[in-house]
Amino acid sequence: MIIGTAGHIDHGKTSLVRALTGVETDRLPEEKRRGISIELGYAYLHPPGGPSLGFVDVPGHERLLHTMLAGATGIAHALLIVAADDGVMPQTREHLAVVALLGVTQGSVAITKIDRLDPATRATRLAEVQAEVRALLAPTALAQAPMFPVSAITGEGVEALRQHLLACAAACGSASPHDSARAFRMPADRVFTLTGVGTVVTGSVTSGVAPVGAELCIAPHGTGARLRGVHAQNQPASEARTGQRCALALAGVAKEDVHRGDWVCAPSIALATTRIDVQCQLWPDEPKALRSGTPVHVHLGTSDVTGSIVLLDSDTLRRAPPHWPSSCCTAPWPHGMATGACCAMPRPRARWPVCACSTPSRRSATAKPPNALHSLPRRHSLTAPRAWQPCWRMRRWA
Ligand SMILES: Nc1nc2c(ncn2[C@@H]2O[C@H](COP(=O)(O)OP(=O)(O)OP(=O)(O)O)[C@@H](O)[C@H]2O)c(=O)[nH]1
Ligand SMILES: [Mg+2]
Repeated sequence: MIIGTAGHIDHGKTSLVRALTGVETDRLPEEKRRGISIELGYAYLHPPGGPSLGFVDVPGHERLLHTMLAGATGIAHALLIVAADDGVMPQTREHLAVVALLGVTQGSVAITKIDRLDPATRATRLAEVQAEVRALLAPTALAQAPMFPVSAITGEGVEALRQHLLACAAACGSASPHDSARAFRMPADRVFTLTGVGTVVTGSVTSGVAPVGAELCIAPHGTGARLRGVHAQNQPASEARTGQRCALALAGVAKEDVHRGDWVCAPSIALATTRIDVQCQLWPDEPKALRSGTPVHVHLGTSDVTGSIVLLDSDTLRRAPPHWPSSCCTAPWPHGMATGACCAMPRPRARWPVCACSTPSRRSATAKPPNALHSLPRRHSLTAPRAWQPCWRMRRWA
């Protein structure tokens, strides 16, 4: 099971992953110097005889939300982290919105830094924070997520959380939300070379199975590659499978040919598109409506491209009522029609929590009138999965 951390800066995400796994995920010199996470961190727990846990540790800094989004793609379980002294903060809300809109329905909450609470008022403060978090979770699929008061410094509560996560992993095993039967698809989050191995691409497999020796494709560029080796959950494996974090050793492709945001996928689905259909949903916290033609960032998997929204059933998408039934929109798609669930983001003001159909393009993000679909630019900048995953988030292009 892949677990993704979420939560405000400095609330103890990295410390808790270290306490749970013994792995330090902040490795960059700049991370150590500044005392904050900048890049995605990865850690694994392999209990003897039990299911493995893979952790993706995300940065909490508000300006690194795009990195957080790349990390949150493909997680099965969200570990929301809230410091007992601070309580709910802006990126607690923002990260929760991301995981909720990505369709993550399994999660737990860690109330961290409980060693900092005054013993005299500890119970009251804990109850306060728990009530605050429960209210925040109430409209989401994580409403019933269990809460664990923990301290990464003293270790209090860490074992209970670890056992809970292992139990969740054991329970989700065969009932994985991911679909192994579909074509292989993995968004790339890191690319590097290893002596004697060659180009290695890492990511969370979102669908399908690829055995060693499989012919794959790097989309959207269309470069062919052969899978010469796999590490799944940090251990040698004979195949890469849905729901696993994998490192794929690829023959026939140079490091420079693959970037974060590309997809390693079965050749049969390596289609690129500049237009997509999505179901739109405005996050309930968002006070402003979304107008057709708004330039946005489109996040799909680990990619982030700019695009324009064209609402087809109205000119304006308004905040959804409680439980947010989705608004819908459709748009032409060069190779047929695709449908997607999409994510939205609240706050800060420079970003729009929106979803819609889009014409992603790195260079052209000009707003287009809704009646000008036929004139929208056609550039290959997104890979079009055969069946969309709920992995869209769009924000106003600042
Ligand atoms: N007393 C106490 N300090 C903690 C605890 N957890 C984390 N800290 C401290 O809080 C600071 C931030 O911890 P991190 O784990 O880096 O926080 P983070 O959420 O990963 O921060 P970003 O990744 O930058 O968002 C560090 O100085 C930690 O030592 C805890 O349980 N108790
Ligand atoms: Mg961190």
